[in-house]
Amino acid sequence: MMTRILIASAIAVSLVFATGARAHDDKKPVKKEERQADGHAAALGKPGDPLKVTRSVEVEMNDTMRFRPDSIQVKRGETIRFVVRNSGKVKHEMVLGTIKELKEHAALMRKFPEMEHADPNQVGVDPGMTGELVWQFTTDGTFDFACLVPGHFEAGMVGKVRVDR
Ligand SMILES: [Cu+2]
Repeated sequence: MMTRILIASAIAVSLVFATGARAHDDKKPVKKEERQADGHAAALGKPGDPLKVTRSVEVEMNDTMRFRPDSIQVKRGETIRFVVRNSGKVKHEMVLGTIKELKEHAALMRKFPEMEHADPNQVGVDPGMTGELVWQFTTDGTFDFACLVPGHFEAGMVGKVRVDR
């Protein structure tokens, strides 16, 4: 009798877990409002595992305040290694985020130009150097990237990543 109760509760527990796992795996796209609410580039994915890179994408940054290419397409779930080359004579950086976050960050950078930041959603590259940024895109939609060195964002140093399923 006791054994039967134990088995029954074990089944009940595993059912709860199974349902929980299913709910967690739910692939419904996140609503735009939710995306913007959670901030800090979390909306567009997470830092990628360098050992699980799907492919590399080369991006060039230069002193005309442009990224080349400035439009990148990825499939949802892909882990991209951005190989970011600075062919200019001043420092540039590539920061992934939503345009709202990037604007707020750019404003902060104007206030505190010396602000150091080394979040996993960005890479700063000195002139003539190449940096890398590994990112996994887990949500479909159109996201942005920008150079937030003061004045560069304002000069139009921005680009887009489109994530399709
Ligand atoms: Cu720049």
